[in-house]
Amino acid sequence: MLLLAEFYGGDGCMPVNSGNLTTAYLGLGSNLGDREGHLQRAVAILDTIEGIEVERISSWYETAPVGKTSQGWFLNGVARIKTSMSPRELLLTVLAVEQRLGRVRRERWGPRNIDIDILLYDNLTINEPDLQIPHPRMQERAFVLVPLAEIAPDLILPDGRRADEAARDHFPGQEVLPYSSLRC
Ligand code: X6L
Ligand code: MG
Ligand code: MG
Repeated sequence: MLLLAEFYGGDGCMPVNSGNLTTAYLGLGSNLGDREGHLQRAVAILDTIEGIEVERISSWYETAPVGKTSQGWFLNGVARIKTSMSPRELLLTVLAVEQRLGRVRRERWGPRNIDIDILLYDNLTINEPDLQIPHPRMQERAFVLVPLAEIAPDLILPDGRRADEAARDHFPGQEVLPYSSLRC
């Protein structure tokens, strides 16, 4: 069998491998400082990274804080990417992007200028201490499901429901409002 690299003679002109790409969904959130700026920068950085292509971004949503409720409202959104990275490579990459945007981890569930979570990676399930896919609580979070349903209404979630069905559930206390950067 002739290998592609041999055929191209290793001259650096081998075409990039456009196969073996996985669709993944990332959740993005910010509730400190220039929230929209942090989200936009996160998406822009992700898209420049070799092995990640940002295909679609939801609108941003103003969302009431969940978990630790005594903190500012979040801006949340979801991105669909294509990636050649493994789940663990992708995790290291999103953590590095959080670092580049100056994320400081103070208290658990506390305010953060940027948070990037892997929600789904194909139909893969991973259960490791530091890496759980699908994101274990995504189905209970309106701030994930509403933007996810906007860009992928037909997506079948781990519980077998469509994303748009799941997003129509009732989520007591989980306000999700459309965001406009032009609001007064
Ligand atoms: C009981 C106990 C019920 C804990 C819920 C929920 C914990 C969500 C953590 C929980 C519980 C979380 C965001 C947020 C956080 C965000 C909005 C978390 C981690 N991140 N609220 N709260 N958006 N709106 O991105 O998701 S902290
Ligand atoms: Mg999160
Ligand atoms: Mg996170």
